[in-house]
Parts: sequence; C-alpha cells; structure tokens
Amino acid sequence: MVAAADPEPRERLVDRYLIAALDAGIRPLLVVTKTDLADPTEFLRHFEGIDLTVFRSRRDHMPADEIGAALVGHATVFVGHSGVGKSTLVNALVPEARRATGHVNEVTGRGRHTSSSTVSLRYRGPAGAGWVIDTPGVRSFGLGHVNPDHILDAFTDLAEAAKECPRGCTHLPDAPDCAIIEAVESGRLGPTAPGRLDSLQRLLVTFADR
Ligand SMILES: Nc1nc2c(ncn2[C@@H]2O[C@H](COP(=O)(O)OP(=O)(O)O)[C@@H](O)[C@H]2O)c(=O)[nH]1
Ligand SMILES: [Mg+2]
Ligand SMILES: [Zn+2]
Repeated sequence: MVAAADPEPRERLVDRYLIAALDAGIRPLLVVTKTDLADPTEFLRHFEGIDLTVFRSRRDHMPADEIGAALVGHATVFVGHSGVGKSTLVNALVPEARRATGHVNEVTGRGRHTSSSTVSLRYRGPAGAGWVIDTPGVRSFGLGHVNPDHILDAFTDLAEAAKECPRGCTHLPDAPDCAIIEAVESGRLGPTAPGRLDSLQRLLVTFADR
C-alpha cells in the first residue's frame, strides 16, 4: 500500500515489496490510498510493465468490495509505510477489527502510535472469505534472501527469451548478447515488451544494490 500523498509515494519501496513478493511466489496487489489528496497517475506509470493489479482508494470512496474480492481464498498481508491507510482499509474490510488509525507526526516521529502490532483477521465479503493481516509501518525492507531468477520468472515471456542468454547474463542494458534485449528490440515480444524490460531491469538493479 502506498498513499498518493502524505506520505509521498516512493517507487523504490514498492519495487522492494514487488521483488520480495515475486521471489516468494506471492501475487502482488497495489493499493494507492488518499487519491483525494493527489492524482497517482504519474506515479503508477512506473509499474505499467509489471503484472500488478492496482486499486485506487480515497476516503469518500474506498473500493472495499473490489479489494475484498481479490482477497477471497487467500491470506493477504498489508505492507506499506506508517500512515498510508492500512488500518483504515482493514477496518473497512473487517468492521469488527476496530484497528487503531491515526496520524504519526512525520517531523518528530512522535504522535499517536497507531496499530503497532501485526494481527490476522477474518475477512467475510459478498464474494467469500479470506484472511487479512494488518502490519505496523516499516522503515526498511531487506531483500537478502531473494533469488534474482525468481524476479525474472515473474516476466514470463522475457524469462522464456532468457533461456538463450549467455551464462551469467545480467540482462542489464550493458549486457553483451543478452537474448532478452535482442528479442525485445526485434519487436517479436510485442509493443509492451520495452516497458516490461525496463521494469525488469529496474527490479534487477534494485536487487543488485540491496
Ligand atoms: N485523505 C485521506 N486520508 C486517509 C485515507 N485513508 C486513510 N487516511 C488517513 O490517514 C491516516 C493514517 O491511516 P492509518 O489507517 O492509521 O494508516 P496505517 O499507519 O497505514 O495503518 C489516518 O488519519 C486516516 O484517517 C484516504 O483515502 N484519504
Ligand atoms: Mg496501522
Ligand atoms: Zn540476458
């Protein structure tokens, strides 16, 4: 979860969540909250190349049933910076949860410390049931355990092309004879392939910089 504003969205943090999810075989969903405060369209362009379901949420229109439908039959963990609205959404999904919500003062770091625990709650909605896990905000997010091959696997057609790559290929723009880059440049992977290659390369660089 990210907020369109307050706190400002950071694409690098979302990238890190995506890497961890793709590595673990978790299907990522992205919820952008506070779209009443700012338009997230520009921010969301960063993720166009990624197979990612995006929901936009605002105080006066929380798409609880749409998001709820995506949770049915799954255990879904809500991650994101403190103050993005995780507990607010959890309360909309599970009214009896009564999770504490509020504003943490960004400058002093003090303020009402909200929902500092992680809890698992039963979601029951029109489309069925699932589990939602509300977490406190995170400040940092490690990727030490990630296998970069799993990042590539999330981009199915690029992973297929990569079978022709030289051993140890990084698939980054300077990689010699990278079969993914050649396939994308040839146009045979379709018009959206360059965007997906950009996203893949960004995630691989983020992973390499961890
Ligand atoms: N303007 C606006 N404020 C929101 C929205 N969603 C949540 N908030 C507010 O953001 C603050 C932090 O919400 P909270 O759910 O505690 O965030 P959490 O730390 O991620 O659990 C609260 O004051 C909420 O009322 C939204 O869509 N728009
Ligand atoms: Mg909370
Ligand atoms: Zn390659």
